[in-house]
Amino acid sequence: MPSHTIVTLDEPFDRASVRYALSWRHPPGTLKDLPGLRAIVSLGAGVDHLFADPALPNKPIVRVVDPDLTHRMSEWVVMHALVHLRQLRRYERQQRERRWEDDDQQPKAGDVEVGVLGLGVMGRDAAAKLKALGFKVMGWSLSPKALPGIACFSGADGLKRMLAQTDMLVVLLPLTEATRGIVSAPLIAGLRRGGALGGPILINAGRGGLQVEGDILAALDSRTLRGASLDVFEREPLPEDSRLWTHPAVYISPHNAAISTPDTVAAFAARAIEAFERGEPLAHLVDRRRGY
Ligand code: NDP
Ligand code: OXD
Repeated sequence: MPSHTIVTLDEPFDRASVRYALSWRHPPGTLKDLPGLRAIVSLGAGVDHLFADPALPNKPIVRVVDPDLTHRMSEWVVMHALVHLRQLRRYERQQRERRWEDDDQQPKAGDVEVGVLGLGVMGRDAAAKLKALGFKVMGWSLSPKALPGIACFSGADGLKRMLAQTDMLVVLLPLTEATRGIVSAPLIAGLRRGGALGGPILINAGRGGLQVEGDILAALDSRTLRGASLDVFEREPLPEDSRLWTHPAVYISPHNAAISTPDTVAAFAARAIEAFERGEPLAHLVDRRRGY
């Protein structure tokens, strides 16, 4: 096996000798003038951070796809689906107040229609796990799909039809020109009213740029939305003065639904590069035209 040297941007290195760039939110412009560059590896599953660099070299882009990352995301999605289904916040409050109160208004998973925006690596896994718990699951993607036990939709009309049946919306889309700001007032207004949970729930772990936080807050205030679990935000870290922090119907996590651990990502990048150097094609290539 030939030896490789690994350098970081903050140390001196010979730009002509660089063959692969591994990036998570590199400072714009830092990947240009690398004449021997063969490919760029995104250290996250999302690649919007790369396209934020106007001087990004026109080289193949590989993104991390790893079962560890996928399983963590599904854990987070399933956890929040159950938190809303089983009214965790209500029972936490009752516990604090030492109140033993119950009623018969516990809907079951089978009464709840979950719509998943994005049926890629993450969306498909989360959808299958929600299905296994008994939720009714639908999904929306760019290209039409057929997945066992999951009602699949695509296109603008498909989105409208899916939203009209959705009690719980799980957002696992990439941030692209086509998806920026998609979770806004018109989309929220298209969700099913009432339903088993008394109103729709939003669960977003895709990207903060997909959502319009002012619209989400307004919908929560007017009870158009019954609750929200958000892992990603328009600005990160979420500013201290954001009302989302204290809204009683909101759960917040600090963009860690699925953390790419250094071990996982380094092993993935090493395998991808070694395979490419052996002459195999690059896997998990990003489509620059679509932006994901
Ligand atoms: P994939 O690329 O595998 O899947 C993306 C899905 O979105 C595909 O089903 C795709 O459709 C669909 N899609 C893309 N654009 C559109 C559109 N305009 N209209 C309808 N559907 C669209 O991505 P992953 O599942 O691996 O990851 C999804 C996102 O999750 C990442 O981009 C990243 O932003 C986020 N993420 C967040 C993490 C966190 O910790 N919060 C961790 C990891 C990822 P099609 O199938 O037809 O291509
Ligand atoms: C990712 C992320 O895209 O952690 O991998 O957000």
